[in-house]
Amino acid sequence: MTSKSVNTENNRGNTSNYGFNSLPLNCESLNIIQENSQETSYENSQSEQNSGHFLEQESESQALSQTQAQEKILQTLFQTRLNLFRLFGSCQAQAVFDHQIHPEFSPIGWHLGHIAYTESLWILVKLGDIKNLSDLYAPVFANFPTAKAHRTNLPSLSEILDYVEIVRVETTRYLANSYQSEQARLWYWLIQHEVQHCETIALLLELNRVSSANHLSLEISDRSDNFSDNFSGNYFDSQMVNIPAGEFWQGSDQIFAQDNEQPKHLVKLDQFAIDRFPVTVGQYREFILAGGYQNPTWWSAAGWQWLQTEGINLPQYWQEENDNYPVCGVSWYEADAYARAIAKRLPTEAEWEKAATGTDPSFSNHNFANSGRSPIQQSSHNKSIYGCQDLLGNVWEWTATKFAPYPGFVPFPYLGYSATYFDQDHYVLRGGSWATGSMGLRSSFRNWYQPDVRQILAGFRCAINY
Ligand code: AVJ
Ligand code: FE
Repeated sequence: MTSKSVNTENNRGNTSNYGFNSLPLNCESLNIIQENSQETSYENSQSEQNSGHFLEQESESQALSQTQAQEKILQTLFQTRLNLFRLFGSCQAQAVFDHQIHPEFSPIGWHLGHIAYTESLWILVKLGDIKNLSDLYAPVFANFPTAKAHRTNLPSLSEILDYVEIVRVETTRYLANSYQSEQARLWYWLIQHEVQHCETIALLLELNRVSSANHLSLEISDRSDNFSDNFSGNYFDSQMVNIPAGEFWQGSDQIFAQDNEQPKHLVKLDQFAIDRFPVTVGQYREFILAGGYQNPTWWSAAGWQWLQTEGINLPQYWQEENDNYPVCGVSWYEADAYARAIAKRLPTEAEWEKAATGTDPSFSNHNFANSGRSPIQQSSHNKSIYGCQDLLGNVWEWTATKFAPYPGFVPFPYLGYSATYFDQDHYVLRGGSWATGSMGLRSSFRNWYQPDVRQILAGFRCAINY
C-alpha cells in the first residue's frame, strides 16, 4: 500500500505576517464542514458565544452533531494557534528562536517545529495515512533521538513557519472531509499539546527577558538562631481556608481530559486548611532574609543536598518587584522548605483539587491576557466554593504529590506521554499560569516537573492539618 502525499511547496506567498493567512484556509475548511453537513438545523453552533471555556460548560447529555463537533474543533485549533502566532510575532522570539536559552529546554524554534510535526504525525499519518509531511521533518522535530542540546541546528524560522502552515492546511482539510466522532479525543489531545508547547515557548521568552534584567542581591544576615521570632510575624500569618473532611471526585472523564486525569474517582480526605492565596514575593523575601537558605532544619535531605551542590541562596530569577505578586521561579525543594519553616506543608494534589472545586476559569489570569503575573488581590472573582482564590491561572502551584497514575490509568495517545514520568522523580503542579491557554486550564489538569526545576511559571501555596 502506498501512502498518500501532499504538496509541500510553500503556498504562503509573499507575506510577512507569519502564517496569518491560514485564516482564510480555516474558513474554507469551515465551508466544507457546513456543505458536507446532512443536517437540517445547526443554528446553535453559529450563534454560540464562546468565552474560551465552552468545553467546560458542555454537559454530557448534549451530544454534539458531527458538524458542531467539527466546528468546535476547528475553532479551538484556531484560538490556540492565535496564541502561538502572537508569541512569534514578538521580535524577541525571532531573535532567540534557535538558541538554547536554558539547559532543561529545547530552543523556541524547536518547539514551533515540534508542534507542527506532532500535528502531522497524529492527524496526517495516524488518521489520514499521509506520511510525507511527517517524514520530512521527523529527524529534527520528533522527540527522539535528538538530545535537547543538539536541537540548535534548525531550519530557518520562515521555513519552520511554512511547515507549521502547510501541516495546518492539510489537517483542517482532513477535519472537514474525513472527521469521525471517535477521533474527538485525539484532536483535543493535539490541541492541548500545542497549548503546552506554547506555554514552554512563553516560559523561555520570560527566562530570556528576566535573565537580562537586574537582579536583587539580598543582604542575608544569619538570623537562624532566633528564627522563630521572624516567623511569628504577621507577614507569615496568611489567611487560610478550612476545607471540611469528606469525599470528592478527583480527575476528569471529559473528552478533553488527558490520560493522567482519568479515570475520575472518589477520594476521601480529612479536614485540612489551605492558604487562601499563593505565597507572595513579599512573604518569600522574609524567608530569604530570615536565613531560609542557610538553615538545614527546614530542608528535605535531597533539597539541602541540591542547595549545597548548586550553591543556591535565592530563587534563580529573583527580582525586586511588587510584594503582592505570587512568588515564582522556585523549585519544589524551595517550596517545601518555605512551608516547613512556617510549620506548614505543601498541599497534596488531591487537597489542592478539592479546594479548587467550583472555580470559574474565566476570571483567572490565563491565556496571555495579562502577559505576566498579576497581584494576588486582583483575583477576587477567581474563587472556589470554599473561598480559596487564584488557584487557576497566574502561577502553577507545586504540590506534595509525586506524579503517579490514578487507579485504572490507560495511556493515551501513546504509552510514554504520561507513563514515562511516573518515575517517583516528578512532582505534580496544578492550576496553570498566565501563559496557559484556555484549553489547558482546569482544576483536574496535572503538570509535572522534577523537584530541582526552578520553573519560572511556578509558585506554590501551603496547607496544614486541621
Ligand atoms: C506536561 C508540560 C511537562 O512539555 O514536557 C509535551 C507535556 N509532552 N509534549 C512537556 C508534553 C509531550 C510536558 N509537560
Ligand atoms: Fe511534545
